[in-house]
Amino acid sequence: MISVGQSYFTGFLPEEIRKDPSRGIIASYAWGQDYHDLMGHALEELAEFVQGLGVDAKTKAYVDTGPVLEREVAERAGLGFVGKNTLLIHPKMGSNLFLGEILTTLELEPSPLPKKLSCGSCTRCLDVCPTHAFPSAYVLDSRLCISYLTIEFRGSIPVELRAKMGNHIFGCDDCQTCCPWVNRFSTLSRQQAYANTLERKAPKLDTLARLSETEFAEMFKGSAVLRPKYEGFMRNVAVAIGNWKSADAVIALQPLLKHESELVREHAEFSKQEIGRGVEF
Ligand code: B12
Ligand code: SF4
Ligand code: SF4
Repeated sequence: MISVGQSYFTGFLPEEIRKDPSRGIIASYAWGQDYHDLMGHALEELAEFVQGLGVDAKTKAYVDTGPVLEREVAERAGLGFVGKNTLLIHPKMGSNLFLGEILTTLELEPSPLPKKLSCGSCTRCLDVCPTHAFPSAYVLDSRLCISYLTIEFRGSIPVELRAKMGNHIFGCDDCQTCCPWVNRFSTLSRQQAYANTLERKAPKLDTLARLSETEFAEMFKGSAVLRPKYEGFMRNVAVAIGNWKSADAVIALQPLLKHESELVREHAEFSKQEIGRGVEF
């Protein structure tokens, strides 16, 4: 097995943007072109090269697409170590990297393992997680993770988690942006296709609330943001507006209160009540 990491780090969002409740924050892995395509193509090319190295060498490339324990494989291949936030941390690049693999029948010498590194006594990610999704170091309760709730989970988000989701509308980077390894060692990706404009990385919530299904598909074309589909994404926007808590938020919420989807309407109604509790008009 050949384990490959590709950086998607194109810079941090400034703190004042990340903390701006009128904006919805999109996790950095989904700012640009979908990695399944971009890294997938690069791996296919590498797989072809590997095939050429041996007679009858067979290959199969994966990036987040099959039942491969990608972090464990990467750690065993010497790419880095798994941190307390459960992510693979490369000692010179941080954790903002996608993992992919090439399975091959070609006989290869294993890479020498680098010095074993670790988190040491740091617990920042465990302390920072808004939903307390780590019952202990190296263990994540996915049901509480904002990444799961905003991307993979279909249906009504548990009400007790909604306020904790803040302005995250797609994925979450909090347990990485706080990480000293990420802060010290993240190196910029050579793939410009992973970068994007501010309005795409942290769009204004009032603009998002007015998106039609066609406009949503157009705005996020070719990116991983399409995964929760229109309904799931607008549900997330409704939750984030509820956490904005201002008179502007009440105005922004209007299109979602009469949205075609019952799921979106339910979240918008809940957010309306939440805003009402926090704002004096
Ligand atoms: C399911 C999944 C999620 C779930 C659960 C994540 C998790 N930490 O478990 C959710 C939706 C929450 C998620 C979120 C994210 N994900 Co994700 N996700 C996956 C996916 C598809 C499968 C992981 C999985 O469940 N594997 C199966 C389980 C069995 O494996 P495992 O958890 O590694 O467990 C092994 C060991 O840890 C150990 N083990 C685990 N538990 C226990 C318990 C005991 C008792 C013992 C003895 C051993 C043990 O044994 C297991 C077998 O080897 C992988 C892709 C892949 N195929 O690996 C991406 C992947 C892990 N995700 C990725 C990313 C980028 C993210 C996010 C950063 C996205 C975002 N910004 O929102 C967040 C990060 C959240 C976080 N802190 O982990 C990247 C991580 C890259 C990296 N540098 O590590 C991956 C590798 C995708 C990729 N190809 O790049 N993800
Ligand atoms: S991605 Fe966010 S919600 Fe999920 S474990 Fe990390 S900090 Fe917590
Ligand atoms: S924040 Fe600290 S504990 Fe968490 S992964 Fe980074 S070094 Fe490890």
